[in-house]
Amino acid sequence: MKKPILLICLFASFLPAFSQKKFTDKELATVVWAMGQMNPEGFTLRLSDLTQPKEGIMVSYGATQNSTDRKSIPAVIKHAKAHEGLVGGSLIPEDGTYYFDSTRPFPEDSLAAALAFARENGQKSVYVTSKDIHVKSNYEQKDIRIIYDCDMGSSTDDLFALMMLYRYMDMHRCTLLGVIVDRMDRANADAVDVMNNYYGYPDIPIGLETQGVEGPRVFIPYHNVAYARTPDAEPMFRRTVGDEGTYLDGYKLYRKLLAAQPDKSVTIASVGFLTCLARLMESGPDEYSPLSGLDLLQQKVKAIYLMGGVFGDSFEHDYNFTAAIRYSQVFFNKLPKDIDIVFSPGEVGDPLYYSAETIVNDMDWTDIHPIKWIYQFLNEDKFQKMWDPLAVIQAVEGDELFSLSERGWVELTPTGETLFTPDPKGNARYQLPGDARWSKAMLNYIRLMAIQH
Ligand SMILES: [Ca+2]
Repeated sequence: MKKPILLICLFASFLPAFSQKKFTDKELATVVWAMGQMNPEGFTLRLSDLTQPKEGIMVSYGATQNSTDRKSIPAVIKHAKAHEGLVGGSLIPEDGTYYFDSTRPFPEDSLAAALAFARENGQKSVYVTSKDIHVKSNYEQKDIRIIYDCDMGSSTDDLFALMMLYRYMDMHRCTLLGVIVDRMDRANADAVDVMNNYYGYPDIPIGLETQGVEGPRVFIPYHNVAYARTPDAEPMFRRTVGDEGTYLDGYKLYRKLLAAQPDKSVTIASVGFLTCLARLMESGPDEYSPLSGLDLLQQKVKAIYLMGGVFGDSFEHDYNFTAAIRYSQVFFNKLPKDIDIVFSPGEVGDPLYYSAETIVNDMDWTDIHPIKWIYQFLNEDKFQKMWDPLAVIQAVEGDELFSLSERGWVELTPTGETLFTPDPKGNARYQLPGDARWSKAMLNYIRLMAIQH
């Protein structure tokens, strides 16, 4: 504890001069070094007035990236003075080294630009100041082709997960091949049509379940969002399919999309019922493919990320699986053993509470937004737990952000319990709940996508 006190004294010696004095480079170097000592987790400092910015996406310049000791700080300060006048420090956990950098700030609604700059400068992540999170710049632009299968029309986490996918598309991190709506009623597919248009992807195909769960539970009845009108009675949101258009049956769209893709190239993020997947598995050859649905799945799909499952000591029935138990059992019994499956159990998303008030505040950048409309015009004030985005985030970003179980096999009992049998050769893993800090960071990540535009 001796060190911080000493350094605070050292700092205090600068204080009276803050407003008037122009600091010498030597003084600045002392302060930057002290900041590094006092902020083991990182800092950003404005050299002009020695304050720390409260917002902004901070990206380090490649030019100063190997500055790890006191001797290297003057060069960092020189570079910062010639650029934005910001110096950052951060500990890189992989090698336990503390780095000082000249830093470029981006507005917090410019994540894509910040990440592009990070990649150009060889930086693995950017720091979002107001949210206190690091976002990976995802060096390798992986060719991830996703089909998103959701029970749109009840909880809004399906909408937020879809929003994440558009944001990932903006960042060239994945290709959304299509959206399957496994909750019957075309209004739910129309809601996806609205989202596609709102986020600038009006041509992403949408499929709709026709023989799924009858009268499923509804948490927030937002299915009419597609038909919202302005005070002048004009449609509030643009649509591609419109009232006259039709949607392919969900399993048919699966067949059409899978048939057109290279082998073992498709990732499915399934965050609703398993009805469309089960009907795909039971389907025979058709105009899209001479293969059976099961063969198509086996040939084209490499991984499925599935929201649901209850593991560990508690044996409970998973609602999504139980509501369509016959279909769910078809899915679990027929799933090819070489398709990787990762479960995102409800308990992992449970602590990620996104309040109605925060949602509306995060979307203060626009007056018109489908999700904002739900909270404002339906007078909806329920908290929404962010379950579904966790399946999508792992599907796109990989395992690194998550703690996962060992490998094993999962079977579904006739009453909807998921039983896990450990086996290193198994195809299944499940996400483990994170601590409070992890949950907060994940929620902030989702919120960042909500504000970014
Ligand atoms: Ca869902």
